[in-house]
Amino acid sequence: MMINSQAKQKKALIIGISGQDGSYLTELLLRKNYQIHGIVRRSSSLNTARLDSIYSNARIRNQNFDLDYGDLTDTNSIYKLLMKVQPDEVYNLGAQSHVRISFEVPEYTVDTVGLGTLRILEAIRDLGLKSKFYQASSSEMFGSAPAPQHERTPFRPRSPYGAAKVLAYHLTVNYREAYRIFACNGILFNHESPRRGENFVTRKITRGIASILAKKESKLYLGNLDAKRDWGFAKEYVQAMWLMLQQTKPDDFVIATGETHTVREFLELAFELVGLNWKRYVKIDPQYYRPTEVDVLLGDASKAKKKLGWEPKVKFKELVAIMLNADLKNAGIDLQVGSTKSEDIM
Ligand code: NAP
Ligand code: G4F
Repeated sequence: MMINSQAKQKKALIIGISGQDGSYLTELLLRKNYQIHGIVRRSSSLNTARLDSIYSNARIRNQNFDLDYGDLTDTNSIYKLLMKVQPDEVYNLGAQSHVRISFEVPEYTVDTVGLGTLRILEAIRDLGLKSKFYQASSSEMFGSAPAPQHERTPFRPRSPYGAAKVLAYHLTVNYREAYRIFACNGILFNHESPRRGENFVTRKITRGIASILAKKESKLYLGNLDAKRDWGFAKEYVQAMWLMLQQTKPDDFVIATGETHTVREFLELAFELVGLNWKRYVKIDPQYYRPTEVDVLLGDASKAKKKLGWEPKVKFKELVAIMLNADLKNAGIDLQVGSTKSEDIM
């Protein structure tokens, strides 16, 4: 019997490649010897900082890694790139992903998040591609639904962003059922890292502390400290995305740590780790409040554990230390806090 030891190299198209998750997913797929095609949107200043070193390392190693301009609001660009790349796997990570900002730009948010997903699915269907499709669904879809939330918890979104993600979720399910596209929803709870956008609360806190220690800032302005979130480590969450597309059947999965903490707890722990009392530095600024808040998110990821064999290793305390150490280093502060067990954490 002949055994073909040279498995075909897979092609992945990543939309939202320049974001936090896009950069970790790219590293994961390059390690798995994928050809990577990423879609970046044009901006007046460079938006590929998270990718630059990954891109040059891939070039040095002669790995296939291409970036093309495109935009989720531009049907033509999505259609043309799918036709050109004909990917085995499509990861839709692109979004206006900031919940409070979605109240300020609701139409744009629904366009990128909701219609953007439709544009990708329609192109896959119309072109007759066999591509598997991953949709970055969100725990924000659960909104005010009681915790713990799992795959059968009804959605009760509390923001234009959450509502747009619910639309994208249902479109993904519908295209799976109607056209037999291998389409999966990863319902990911909040996941953070040193690459997290600077205006999300965790990174704002760890960066704020580094700026205070570096004497660049004296205060940190925040909104609602009572909200509870299930915070995990982004680098582990992208493994779950890939695993979903390697199953024999497409399905939807909650990805979470199963622990929830208030913003205040994050704040207290992070300041405590550098020996400061947060109450002396933090001011509440109502501009960061949301018209409607999601009070408690707590995920039950038992289906992912059972079917994907996925389980998070990094929990709350280690995550705070990972993020804080990275921002202290960025600010040139010679201080290492907490204990970080996980290797290769950046
Ligand atoms: P992120 O850092 O904000 O990245 C979003 C990506 O989408 C960026 O590459 C961004 O490009 C791109 N993008 C924005 N508007 C676009 C448009 N009109 N056309 C094409 N691309 C566009 O988000 P993330 O934290 O990596 O999250 C990845 C995905 O998972 C998002 O869909 C997010 O909504 C979802 N999600 C995130 C979490 C979380 O806790 N992180 C939880 C659940 C779901 P620029 O770099 O140019 O802005
Ligand atoms: O860090 P956040 O902005 O994350 P949020 O709203 O939970 O959304 C993130 O997670 C979702 C998954 O559930 C993703 F789908 C979404 O794309 C994004 O990645 O806010 C967390 C909490 C909120 O309750 C907010 O009101 O922190 C509170 N908060 C308090 N002060 C603040 C601030 N949030 C931000 N961004 N900035 C503040 O100053």
